Amino acid sequence: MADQAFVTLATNDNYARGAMVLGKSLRSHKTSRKLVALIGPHVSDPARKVLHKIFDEVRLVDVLDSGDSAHLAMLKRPDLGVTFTKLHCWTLTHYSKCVFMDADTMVVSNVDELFDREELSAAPDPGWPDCFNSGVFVFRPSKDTYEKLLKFCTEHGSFDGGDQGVLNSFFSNWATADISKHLPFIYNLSSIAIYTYLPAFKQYGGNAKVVHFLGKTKPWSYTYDTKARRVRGDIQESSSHPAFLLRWWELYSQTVLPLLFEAYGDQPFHSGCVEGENGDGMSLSHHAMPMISSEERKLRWEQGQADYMGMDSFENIQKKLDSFLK
Ligand SMILES: [Mn+2]
Repeated sequence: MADQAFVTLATNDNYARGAMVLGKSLRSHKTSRKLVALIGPHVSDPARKVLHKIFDEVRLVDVLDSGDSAHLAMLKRPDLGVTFTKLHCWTLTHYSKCVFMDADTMVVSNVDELFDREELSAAPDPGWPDCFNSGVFVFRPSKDTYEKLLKFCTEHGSFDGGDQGVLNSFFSNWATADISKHLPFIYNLSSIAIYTYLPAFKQYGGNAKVVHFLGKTKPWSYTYDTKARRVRGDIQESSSHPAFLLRWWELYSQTVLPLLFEAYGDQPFHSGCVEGENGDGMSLSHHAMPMISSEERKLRWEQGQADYMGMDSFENIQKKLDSFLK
């Protein structure tokens, strides 16, 4: 069992928080396997410190600086940067078998039985069930597979621009070759199933083992009131079932947040948590530190979802304008 591991990937501090919750969820359900976090160079030092407390191994993957075949692949296909980072999980050859889990997933029960499966086992994608969803998959680290994947990637690209497209093209017989490689949907349950097939969700959703917060709005995009134990914001049911979202925030606020406070010390950071209603009670959130990427923020602006009370408040916009006018 020491040569088997759950592996995740965090490319920034937001995804790092997701990875921390995932790690804590695996620990709380008493996994007997090792936990590995691959991180990109943009993950901050305090976040790395916390990851080290939760994971057995934290490995920095800097594709641009690796000087190996991934770097060469990256030069040919700079658009697939994050994809190459994720493919690095095949280089973890000190493990014989691994289960990759996206940082926007969370387990709600022990899932060690996944290690009984073979490469490449995964659950169907809810949008196109002949493709597997690459948020949860069983694989065997191998230098040979890694090199083949990189070569395949640079030659064929990705039909969806990400790792899921590449992996589905590479493991192209997944849909038809071996039914034991089809993981049940409860190992990668995304709430898209709630509104596309509600009766099935009601029938089987209670057996969920892994929740996947698919879609643009991630759990960490919301604010959580630790006093009222309530998630704030316009909850998009399509990207997160309210009960699972609440469970994510409870795990985060109870088990991850204390580690973050310890690691950041006096330095302010975005906790995402508030205590009590606005203006009443102490605020645990530090809005001066942006928590979402500028890309995500721009998208929300364009969708009319500006964070008027927080980082897009008039005060902050004024500050930005002042800095340009100086
Ligand atoms: Mn995901």
